[in-house]
Amino acid sequence: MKDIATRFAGNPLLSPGDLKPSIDGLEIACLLNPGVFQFEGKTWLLIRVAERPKQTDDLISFPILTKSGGIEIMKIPSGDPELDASDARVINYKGLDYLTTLSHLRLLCSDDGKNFYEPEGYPLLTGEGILQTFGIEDCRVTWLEEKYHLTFTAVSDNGVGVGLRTTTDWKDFTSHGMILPPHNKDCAIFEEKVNGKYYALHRPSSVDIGGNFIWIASSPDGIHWGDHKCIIKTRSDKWDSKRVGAGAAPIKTEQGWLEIYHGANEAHQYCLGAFLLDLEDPSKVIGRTDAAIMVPQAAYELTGFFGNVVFTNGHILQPDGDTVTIYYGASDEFVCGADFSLKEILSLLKSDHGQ
Ligand code: MAN
Repeated sequence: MKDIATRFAGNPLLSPGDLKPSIDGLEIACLLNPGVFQFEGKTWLLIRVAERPKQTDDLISFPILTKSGGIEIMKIPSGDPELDASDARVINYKGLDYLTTLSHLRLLCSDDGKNFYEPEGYPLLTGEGILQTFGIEDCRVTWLEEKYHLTFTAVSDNGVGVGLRTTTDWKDFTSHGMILPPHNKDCAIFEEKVNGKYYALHRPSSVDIGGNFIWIASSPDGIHWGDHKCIIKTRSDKWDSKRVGAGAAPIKTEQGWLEIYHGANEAHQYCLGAFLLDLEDPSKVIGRTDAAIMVPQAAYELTGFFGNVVFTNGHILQPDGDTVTIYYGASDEFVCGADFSLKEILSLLKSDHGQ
């Protein structure tokens, strides 16, 4: 597979030990999958911080948010026959699924896009209410009509859905609740309206018939979504055979809306690819890369909390109009950066993309 990413020499940019846990008694297991935006002349990351208590040999323990906003620690004996802990990210206990870590979102900023620090005076974004008790994850940040729109994965024992909050100053936030119900994630709202309508990519999962495919929806107000269409499916013989999901909002080019997406295969290897949507009718796919454009290969992408993963949900188009800097989660443990050439991605799109 051809990998056309130029990784930052300073990768990983951020590792779990670089930040302080949000609560005494927890440790940071992973930093991953940041939303990215520009604000007050700086580059900002809205990083997913995944925490849990220090693990011991005989117990698996993880935090859950209570309805009142406190924390409760679940403890399960690791040898319990009713426990399936074969995936580092989720466990199944007595027939119910839980996450092994609790995620919140944290703001970091940078003057050069490479050295990030936590600015003072900004809140942590944590799960709120009964639809976010297992945390909030993987936020896409869209600048639209003078407001930042934050679409994130909201997890609880009710299921996995998409939450929306908006802000103008990153200090006060308005919550719009769950905009796409379970099972759904990887939602990115377009940064402008098309023919008077808002558009968003999203990824419902259908367990029995169907699969983990990318869909597009439109909306009259950016909150209520309809006219859902399935646009990108998994491809059985390729790197994206098991699941696909949108990255951040698509980049508007002369040829169409360019979307960088992730795809995983049966072995849970997560790579990146791209597809192109018609400018006037974004539900029409006009191109897709055949091979992945980024494949886990650096040591920090191959080994970590959940190895063999590159996953992005945030990028910046640089002022030269060609360099796309993506920020990405590597091995579900580190935050990294890489540059792509927009022209090069466009040159790899095929109209006969066989889905
Ligand atoms: C899922 C999500 C992501 C994660 C990848 C790889 O798609 O949970 O947050 O990065 O899996 O593990």
